[in-house]
Amino acid sequence: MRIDVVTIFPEYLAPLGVSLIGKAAERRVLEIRTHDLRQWTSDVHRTVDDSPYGGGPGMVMKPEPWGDALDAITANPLPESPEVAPTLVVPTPSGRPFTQAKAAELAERSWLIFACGRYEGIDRRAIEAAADRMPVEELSLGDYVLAGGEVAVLVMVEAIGRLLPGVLGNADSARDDSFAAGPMESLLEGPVYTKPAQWRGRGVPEILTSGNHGAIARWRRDQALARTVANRPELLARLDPVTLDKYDRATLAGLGWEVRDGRVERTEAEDFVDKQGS
Ligand code: JE8
Repeated sequence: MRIDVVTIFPEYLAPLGVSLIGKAAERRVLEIRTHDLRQWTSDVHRTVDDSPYGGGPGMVMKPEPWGDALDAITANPLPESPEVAPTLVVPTPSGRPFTQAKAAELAERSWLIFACGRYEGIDRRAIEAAADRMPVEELSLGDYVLAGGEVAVLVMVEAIGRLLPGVLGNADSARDDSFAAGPMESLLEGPVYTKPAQWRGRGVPEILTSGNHGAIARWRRDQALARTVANRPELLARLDPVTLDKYDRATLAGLGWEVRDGRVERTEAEDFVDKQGS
C-alpha cells in the first residue's frame, strides 16, 4: 500500500517511522510519503490560510495549495499500477465515524492520500474538486475536538496498517482471524495477567492457573460480558442473540440484561434490583 500525507507539520508524522508501521515501511509492505503543504505555496510568507468568507472566528485553509498538492501527488501513480485512483481521506470532526469496519475497508485500497487540516478546516471547494477525480472519505475519530488532522492520521494509519498482510506477527494475525467479526463490534476484551503469580500482594484469578480450559474460556467470556455492561452497554444492543449461549444469557441476567424479542435489552426495573443501586 502507498500512503501520502499532506500536512503543514510534517514532523508531527514522525511516529509513522516507528514500531509496527515503521517496520512495515522498512520492509516495503507500506510506502509512506509525508509532504509539506507549504511546498505548494508561491508567496514569500508561504501562506496556507485566510479569513473565512461570511465572517467568524479563526482562519480557513486556502484551496489553491491543496489543489496543487493533490495534482502533484496524483501525477505520480504507483509504477506497478498506474491506472488506480487513490482514495483521499480527510479527517474532520464533521465526518462519518472512523470504525474498525472502515479501517478494514481502507486496508483493501492500494493508495491512500491523507489531507491534514488545521485552523477551522479546508476550503470546501478543495474537497469538492478532489471528489470529482477520486473517492473522498471525510472521517472523524470521535466526539472530541482536536487542533488538526495529524493525530487522526496517526491513529488511522496504525489501525489500517496493522490489517495489511505481513504487518503483524503470526500470533497476532491468527488471533484476529478467530475474531472474524472484529473485536469491539461485539464485546469488549476482558482483563489479562502474566507472571509473577504474586505482585504487591495481588494474586492472579485462581481459575487462570487451574488448567481447566473450558472453565477459563467461560470465565473470560463472563469478564467480557461484565466489562461490556459496565463500560459500553450500547454494544450489547448490537449483539446478535444467536451468538449468546445459555451461560451467556445467565451471566447477562445477573447483570440486568436479557434477550427480549430478538434483542439484548436492559431488564425492566421492577424485575431487576441493581446490586450497585441507581
Ligand atoms: C480539526 C478532529 C478528526 C476529531 C480533524 C481535523 C482540522 C471546525 N473545527 C476544527 C473548529 C475547532 C478546531 C477544529 C480543528 N481541526 C479537528 C479534527 C477530529 N478526525 N475527532 N476531532 N477533531 C481538523 C482542524
